[in-house]
This record gives sequence, structure tokens and C-alpha cells, in this order.
Amino acid sequence: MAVVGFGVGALAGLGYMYRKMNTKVMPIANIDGKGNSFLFSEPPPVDVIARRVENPTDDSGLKITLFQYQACPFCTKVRAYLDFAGVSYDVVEVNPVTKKQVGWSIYKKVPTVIIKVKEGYQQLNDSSMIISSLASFLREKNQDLLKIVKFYPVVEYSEEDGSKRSEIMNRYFLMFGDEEPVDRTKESIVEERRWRKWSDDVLMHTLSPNIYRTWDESVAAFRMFDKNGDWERIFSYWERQLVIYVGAAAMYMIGKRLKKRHNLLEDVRLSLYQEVNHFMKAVKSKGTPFLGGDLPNLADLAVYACLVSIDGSVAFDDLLSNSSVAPWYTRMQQVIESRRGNVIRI
Ligand SMILES: N[C@@H](CCC(=O)N[C@@H](CS)C(=O)NCC(=O)O)C(=O)O
Repeated sequence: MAVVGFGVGALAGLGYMYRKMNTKVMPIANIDGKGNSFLFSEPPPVDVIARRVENPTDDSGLKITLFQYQACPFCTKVRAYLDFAGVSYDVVEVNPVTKKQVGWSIYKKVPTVIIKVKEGYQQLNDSSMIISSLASFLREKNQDLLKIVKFYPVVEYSEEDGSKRSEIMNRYFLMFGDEEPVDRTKESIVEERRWRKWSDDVLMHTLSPNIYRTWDESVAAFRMFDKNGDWERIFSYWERQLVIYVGAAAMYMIGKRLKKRHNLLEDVRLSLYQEVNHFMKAVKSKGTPFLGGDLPNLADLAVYACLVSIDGSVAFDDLLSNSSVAPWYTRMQQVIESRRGNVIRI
């Protein structure tokens, strides 16, 4: 433990120095004085676009740039939605240690997206808010994205212990305008919202303790992120090593803490199987291929994204052999791949 602790300390120090040296980009001031938050007149600086997904049938008029970590389940959720919706987008891979690619942003988490609008460049933060606002926008032609974004205000509040928190209001809500939606029942809307929230609040918490369960699994997970995220092409050799070993050490320890915090079972695999089977039971009770019916809804996409983010790990293989998820997962893969645009590496 002492050796691991020392190693982590040294690497974290190195990471901190490295980060200091690399965060020269100043955050863009992001209030325009007319009540539009996170609306910029200039696009943020982008050095390297990792890839572009170009869908020839996209008539949304949106020009989207997604800043992400390839392996992050929240980012995977946004990609799954964008692919399913058939829109085009650019991907910028963020270095999880230095985070220099989002040095311009006041919001410090990923995913974050920038969308070109006629007034400038609108930043959307938080996976659920991004998906809800885009899904609301894409429901009908000729909507005003800035108007929709205003339905998701950030509210700051203080906890009992004095710590400051913020919350994005309505992030699981779709905005249907004044008319009742004719293509959806109220029950299906409420059900979708409930499972989306469950996916973030419950299923998501079973992932880290499972993929970082042992030191070896933790390093293997980071090697998998290295491969899936194409880090070799995007980051320097030292950046990659730093991220792999600092990340694996930190997440190994954090995974143990999360297991306690979220009351997972002693054998964390059982918690993962249990939660996934809980969702699969809901799908089965519908008698349709997906919770959303013949096509996935936003809850299917949220659960799918959680599993994609661990696909390739030992935990994922164990899950396939110990739960009823495999046929649904394959159907999800097929639908999303059939609707995704062409992937162009730049
Ligand atoms: N509620 C946010 C959570 C996003 C989040 O926690 N992202 C992680 C990466 S998976 C992050 O950026 N953590 C801060 C960091 O890496 O410094 C969402 O749904 O997008």
C-alpha cells in the first residue's frame, strides 16, 4: 500500500506540474448579458479533432463539437444519442489528466458540447441536459435552440455543511412546447424519464467498482481506454503513460470508496448483474425489442451507454455470461450502427 501510495503521490505531483504547464488557455467569458448562459461569440480553440462523424442525411442544421473522454459513460451516452439521432458531429478527445483541451471552459467536466447557432457558439453541459435539449430541439423543425436551453437553468445551492452545489434543473425532461405530444403517451414519457435517472443514479455507480476491482483489472481498463480512445494517435507517449498509471492507481482506490458509498454487495459483480437484470425485466415486460418499443428510447440509450463504456473489460464479459442482457445489447448495437454517420479520422 505504501509503495502504491508513494507512486501515486509522485505521479499525481508530476501530473499536477504537467497540468500547470499546459493550462495556458484562459476560460472564455460566457455570459452575454442578455440572459444567455454559455453563449460565446467565438468558437473555443481546438487543436486536434480526433474524428468526425458525418451523416449525409443530417438536416438538423446543427454543427456540434463534443469534448469527451472516449471511455466516460456520460460521454458514451451523448455519442449513442447523437448516432441514434443521425446527426453529424466532431469529437475532441480530452486528456483526463491535463484537460488542456477544455482549458477554455468554466465548466470542468466532460461531456460538454459546443453548437454553432446563428447568435454564436452555445455550450451545453451535462450529458442528460445535452440529450434532453437536443432531443427537444430535434422533435420539430425550425425551433430555437437558445430558447430550449433556457428551460435547463443551473441552480446554485448550499448543503447543510456549507458546501456549494449546483444542479441543472429539468435535465431529464423533454420540452414539448405548448402542445401535448401526439406520438407519445404520458406514461411512456414518465417511464423513460424514470429509467434515465435510474441509469445515472444507480446503474452508473456499479461500473467503476467493477472495472477497477483489482489492480490488474484497473490497469487493463486503462489500457483498453488507451486503445479505444486512440490515445496513441492523439496524446504523446508520456501523456499516455501518465494517464494510464495515474488513472489506474487513482481509480483502483476510488473504486473501493465508491463500492462503500453506493452500498454495493461484497461481490461487486452481483450488484452489476442485479441492476442490469432489473432493467431487462422492465424491457421484457413490454414485449417489445426495446423499452421504447420497436426503437430504443432515451432510457435504452442511457443503459446501453453504461455497458458500452465497460465493453472490452473482464467485468463486461462476466456480465454477458451472468445476465439476460446479451440479445438486447446486440439489438442496440445494430440499431445505433445502422443510424450512425460515416466515421472519418482526421
Ligand atoms: N452529471 C454529469 C457528470 C459528468 C462527469 O462526472 N464526468 C466525469 C468524467 S466521466 C468528469 O468530467 N469528471 C471530472 C474530471 O475528470 O475531472 C453528466 O451527466 O455529464
